[in-house]
Amino acid sequence: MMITVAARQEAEGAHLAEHIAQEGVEYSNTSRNVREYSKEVFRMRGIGEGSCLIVVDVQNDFCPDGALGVREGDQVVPVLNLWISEFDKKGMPVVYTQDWHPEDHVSFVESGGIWPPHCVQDTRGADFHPDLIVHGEVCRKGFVSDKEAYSGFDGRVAGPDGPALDRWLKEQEVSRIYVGGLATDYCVKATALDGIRNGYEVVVLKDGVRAVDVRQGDGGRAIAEMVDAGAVLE
Ligand code: VGL
Ligand code: ZN
Repeated sequence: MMITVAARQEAEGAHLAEHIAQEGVEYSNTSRNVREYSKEVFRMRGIGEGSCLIVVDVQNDFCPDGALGVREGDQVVPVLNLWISEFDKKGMPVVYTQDWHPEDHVSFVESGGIWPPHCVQDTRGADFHPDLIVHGEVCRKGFVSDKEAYSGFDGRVAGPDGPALDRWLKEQEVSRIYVGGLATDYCVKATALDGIRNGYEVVVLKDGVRAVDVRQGDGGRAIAEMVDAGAVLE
């Protein structure tokens, strides 16, 4: 049987539209072509071209026995490992942020900050969780004594003289960042909000984050703030 290009496009359009309908997105049969449907499906289902996974601060000190232990912090590891493997398979970049403080960092209680000393450079607490798959660039932040740095966008990729994260992402032609890790209400939030400010589409991996919750509900409020700012939860 002969099938015309138009007929096939129509069939594919219907097929894709069905996917879109299943995802709860309004579908208008008249106004959009197959290309648009594809993009929509791609947006919702696929890790598209131009995507980068940002794994935020999955370090020993933020895990349950660490100096600034986040409840269930280690539980992000298996979730993020799946995402890391997926990005790896597709040849798409993964960046690991690493809180990397000098001993007298301004965020530490002794220096007038609010945190116990944590993620001190070259200590076990600053290492990534031993089960985390680390395959990509590292973006260290918070290594200047008198500068607070929650956001990955305050860090530098591949060494202290490397590019800032925003420049690096733009060099890689990244337009969408997937963000997971620790902690929801501090570095994940700061990174996601900076991502939006810097023009990226931001997807927050809701099963791959955990909160410090200094005040009960901080994690939930942080998620709401990111969504209000335009982040998508996945
Ligand atoms: C973080 C507190 C202090 C974080 C870092 O990674 O969320 N929180 N430094
Ligand atoms: Zn810190």
